[in-house]
Amino acid sequence: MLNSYSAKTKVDPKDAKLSMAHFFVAFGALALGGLMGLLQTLVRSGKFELPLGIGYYQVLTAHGVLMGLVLTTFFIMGFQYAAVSRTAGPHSNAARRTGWIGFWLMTAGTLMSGTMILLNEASVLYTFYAPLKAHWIFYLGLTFVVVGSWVDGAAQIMTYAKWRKNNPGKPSPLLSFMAVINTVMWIVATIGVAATVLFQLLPWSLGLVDRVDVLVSRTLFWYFGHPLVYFWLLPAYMCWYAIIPKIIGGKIFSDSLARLSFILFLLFSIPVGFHHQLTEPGIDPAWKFLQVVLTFMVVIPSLMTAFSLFATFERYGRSKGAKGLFGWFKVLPWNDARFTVPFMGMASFIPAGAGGIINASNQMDQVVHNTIWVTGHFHLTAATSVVLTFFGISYWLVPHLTGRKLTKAMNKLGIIQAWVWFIGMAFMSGAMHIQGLLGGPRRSSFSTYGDSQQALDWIPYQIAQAVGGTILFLGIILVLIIFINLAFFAPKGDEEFPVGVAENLEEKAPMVFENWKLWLGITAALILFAYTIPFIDIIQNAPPGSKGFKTW
Ligand code: HAS
Ligand code: CU
Repeated sequence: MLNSYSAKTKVDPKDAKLSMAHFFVAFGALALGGLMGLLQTLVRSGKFELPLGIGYYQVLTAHGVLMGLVLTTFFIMGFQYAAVSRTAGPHSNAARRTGWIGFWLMTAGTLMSGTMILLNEASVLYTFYAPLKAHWIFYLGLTFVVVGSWVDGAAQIMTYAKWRKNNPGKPSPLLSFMAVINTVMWIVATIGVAATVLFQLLPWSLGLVDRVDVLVSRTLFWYFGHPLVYFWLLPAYMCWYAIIPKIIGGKIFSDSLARLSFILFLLFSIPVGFHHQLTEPGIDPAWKFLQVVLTFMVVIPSLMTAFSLFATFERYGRSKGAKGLFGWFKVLPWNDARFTVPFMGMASFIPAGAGGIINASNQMDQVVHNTIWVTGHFHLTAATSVVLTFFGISYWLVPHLTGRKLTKAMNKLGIIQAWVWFIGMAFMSGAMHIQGLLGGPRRSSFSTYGDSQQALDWIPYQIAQAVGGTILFLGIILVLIIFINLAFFAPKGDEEFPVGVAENLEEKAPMVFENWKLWLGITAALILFAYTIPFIDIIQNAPPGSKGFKTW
């Protein structure tokens, strides 16, 4: 009895090994990427210069690629792989082998691209916009990462499909369903970036073609770039919807609402890339307008998420006798890092999401586009809401996978870490938002632009960013200490993988939610609707194309 119970509540040790392999790469990227981030804020303050001829843009590229692409992709794949194993049962040998192949492909690609950045052959930033031209090995490495992630994701889909086959007519376990939605969204989205890398950037960097169509490549990039940010967000939502209720001792407000919000993300994440190209010439404003409308559609599942979380907290609070509008706040388990750390991520997502809605509003985007406000926006969304949630997940998942315990001391250090992060980010991201409103550009090394008054006014904010960056670096050291402790040194034991239960168990999720033909069909239709005509227009009216530039 005990055995079958623990088999159902523990991730299979063979699966745990693959998840942990992902986490080692992810936390390695965090260590290196964090150091690069610190250097950047110091350079931009004007008080420090990089030694040994290292370039600002080289460091900026390393930071963006390591944090935005490597840390996230590896953490997410490791987490989702474990979540599927925990809720849909251990992966088969075939699925596990697939997972390992994906993992090694991604790792090889990371090493290829990373080496080129460190050799200063690819200082093209994490968006690698043409006509900046990197070494071909950089683009080939990115191809390996993307293809590897497809193979890695296939392992999750295989195990989900096996569960469905063995349990006909039943809704799949919530966490598995969510992981598969995110993987499917990722696969549909990465087709865009794969297309520009394989058909445009690789041949061009190899010298097979001379010129590149810049607008086509940027459009394909942003077809991928917006769903990319939801690929980061949805694992955090998996924790908020399905794990946090269990940790606090409450219930999931509604299983069906959670599934519906994930389906809405699949439908509306992709046909919205133009909101990153609102100032770009060569795209008809009518199509920009349409994609902005669709962007506001994709805000809805986040509002549903906020509603559902407040409902979970409120109903839990009432069950503990809390009274009044905010009485629930006091009874939440504030001493539990597994709750408090992700909660700080949630709280940050309220201003972070509001900033996103500002960006999406065409007229307001004209004020903030290409200013460091945007950098402030994604350090609140990705680098606070998402990353703090990932830290919170790792505090129970790493010991769960390594057969250890989250000790009282590490739990406390986790909460301190989150406060350090929160305070550092308040300085850094806050100053970035204000400096952006004052016109300070993003992606620019220290400059006073001939000592113009406007640029001199930015300096105090740049110093505030360096202060914040330094505090954040301290936060990175703390989280690395906790990670290493939980992976290697914490006492042996059983740490729970918490999985929430829905409040109303009679309410079975409608089976239409698992009708992939339907959802993929609507997804494809929306993409074709939003992109076909403007894309034809972009190609038909294309300028001659650009030669490559190496500005560093
Ligand atoms: Fe964004 C630019 C629009 C969300 C990341 N975004 C970026 C870039 C990144 C990024 C990396 O429309 C820069 C790309 C580059 O390098 O150029 N963003 C949005 C919109 C949303 C949004 C509409 N972004 C994100 C998320 C990201 C992310 C999430 C990463 C994870 N973003 C834009 C636009 C641009 C942009 C334009 C281009 C700007 C330009 O000019 O270049 C929405 O999805 C946001 C919806 C969110 C909400 C908040 C819901 C709140 C919840 C928390 C509840 C809290 C509770 C706790 C219950 C509506 C769910 C209670 C707490 C208490 C204390 C009481
Ligand atoms: Cu976007």
